[in-house]
Amino acid sequence: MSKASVEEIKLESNGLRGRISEQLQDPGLSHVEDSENVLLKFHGTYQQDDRDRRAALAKEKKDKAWSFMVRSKMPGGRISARQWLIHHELCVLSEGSLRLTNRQGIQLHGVLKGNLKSVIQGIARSGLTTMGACGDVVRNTMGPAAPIKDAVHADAQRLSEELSQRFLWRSSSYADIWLDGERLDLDWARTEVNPAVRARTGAAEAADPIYGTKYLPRKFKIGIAIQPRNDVDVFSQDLGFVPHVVDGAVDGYTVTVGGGFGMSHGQLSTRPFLAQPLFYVKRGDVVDAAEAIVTTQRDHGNRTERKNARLKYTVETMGLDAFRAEVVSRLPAVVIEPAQPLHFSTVEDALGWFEQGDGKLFCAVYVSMGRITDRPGGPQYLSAFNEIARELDLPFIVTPNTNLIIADVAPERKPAVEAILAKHAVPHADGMTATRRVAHACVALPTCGLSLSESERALPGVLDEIDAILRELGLENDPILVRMTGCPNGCGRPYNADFGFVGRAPNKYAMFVGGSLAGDRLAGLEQKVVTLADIPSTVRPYLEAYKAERHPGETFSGWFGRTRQSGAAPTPEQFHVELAERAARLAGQKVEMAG
Ligand code: SRM
Ligand code: SF4
Repeated sequence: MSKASVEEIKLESNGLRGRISEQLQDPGLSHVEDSENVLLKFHGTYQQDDRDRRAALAKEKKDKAWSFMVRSKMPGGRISARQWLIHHELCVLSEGSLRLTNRQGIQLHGVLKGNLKSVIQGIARSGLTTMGACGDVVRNTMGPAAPIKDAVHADAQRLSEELSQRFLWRSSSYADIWLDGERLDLDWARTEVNPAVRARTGAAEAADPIYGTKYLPRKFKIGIAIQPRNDVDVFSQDLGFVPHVVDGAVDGYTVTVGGGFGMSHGQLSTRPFLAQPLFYVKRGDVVDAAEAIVTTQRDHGNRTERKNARLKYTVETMGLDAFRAEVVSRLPAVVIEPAQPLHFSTVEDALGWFEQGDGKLFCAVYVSMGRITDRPGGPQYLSAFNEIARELDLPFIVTPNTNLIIADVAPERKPAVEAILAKHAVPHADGMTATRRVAHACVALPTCGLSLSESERALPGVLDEIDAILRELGLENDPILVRMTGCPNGCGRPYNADFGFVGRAPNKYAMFVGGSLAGDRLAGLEQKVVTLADIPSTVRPYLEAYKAERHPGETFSGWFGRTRQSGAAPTPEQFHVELAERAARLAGQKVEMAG
């Protein structure tokens, strides 16, 4: 679909309605049209087909096996026991598992067209929403996962909810299509979303106060990180916030802009960017500052080329100073100060049991690749969390590393939690290598329509082999950040990892090396093609060199930065496999991609 046509579809959608209702209700349609699929994303769902069956069905000249992915959105990953149980029950209308996402949401896959309304309605009535989980709007706001009961964590969570509420789109089409016109009553947005126009099905929609009629040029992501733990990967976000504390209370936030990881292999105009500090604002002005940045992107973002439409390109095109001046001009009454220095040490989740600071405990449970399912002979995640929610009524938090926190555990209930986890063979992370604890892979096959190779289904096996090497070298306690994605869109956030494997074709990955555990450095393309089977042996020499050359206490990231990098940011060419090859061929040169 051409980029201009997405703009037209939004403009002519009558408040994101299009013909969604008609097409969902038409039993003669196996799937919705492309234009309705564009609009459905704003409602939190994507049309997909089962890629495992695609070739066989095509051979038999049959239609694709169509279904929908539905994404729930919850600021800072917070979900109550009741809401979890509702998601669990909705599994029967999907392929049967829940997928925690690395933006602290939850996805159901394999929802058939005829069940889509029931699933979205079920989620919306639980007090969460799918509204704006996808589409050209502000997505789920990420926040620090740990439920520490101090002023700074409380404020960061409150801010994630305030931002989510400010940037919800306002059309009544969500209520009309999914809720039969009912009021939307979210846990974190208790006010009516659209009182004036609600339930006027089909009525022409007033322009949205923030998004207008064209919405944003592209998706927009916000995250809040508390130093020194960068669990939300703040430098990968379009817009980031980092609190600064004065006299025990949050005084204000440093604002970062222009992060984002999506790129297309071979398209030199696309590449990953780390966010840059923009300015510092007092706490009371933070949400208005966010709106000024979002509306600057709305008005200045590229609406003719979707591949260059993210905020990172707007900032690059305008220049950071001009971008800042434009934002500041939209905040006449706000005092803007210089950004404060930021220091992060890790993107990891703290796994295991911890005190919350209010007499209660929380337990961060490792979930392999975020997939909540009952594995034959392995962890029964689905049953375990269902039982904890049902029997103990404890809230959960989805972490940015797709693990699950069980929160608010009174100390006397810890044994009951432990017993349920043990009964369902859910392992503690203690015995795992530090590398496995932090590794992540995006979803990819069989549901993702954009994947070029396996990711979620492949990484655990690769980690088994890397684990063996780590143990052999005595590096099992050294966190080395390994991330994998099935295509260059970067959902698994591979471009700031120590090792990022980016799918190019079935079984083939580009290997990026040299990001950092703190998420504040981009990796460079180190090897154009590594086959899946060769990943462990390709990684081994780096681990051996690290072991031999590291200084006492030095992380892999620290060692790589000290010994292998010039300190210069990678050039656009260093991200692109095909283009560099082609350019070299034209110039008759042998290409060297190590960088
Ligand atoms: Fe993503 C598209 C899955 C986080 C960059 N992403 C997709 C789609 C919807 C494929 C599609 O468009 O048809 C994937 C659905 C797969 C499936 O079957 O479930 C998908 N992205 C995911 C998730 C589930 C991966 C995960 O392992 O958890 C994450 C959902 C988060 C959420 O709850 O909202 C997810 N995606 C990310 C991230 C990481 C982040 O946001 O922190 C990125 C990189 C950061 C960024 O946005 O720059 C990311 N996803 C993309 C892109 C590239 C965007 C770009 O600027 O070029 C696409 C493709 C697109 O938008 O055109 C994409
Ligand atoms: Fe799909 Fe690519 Fe995102 Fe993986 S990185 S989920 S393959 S779009």
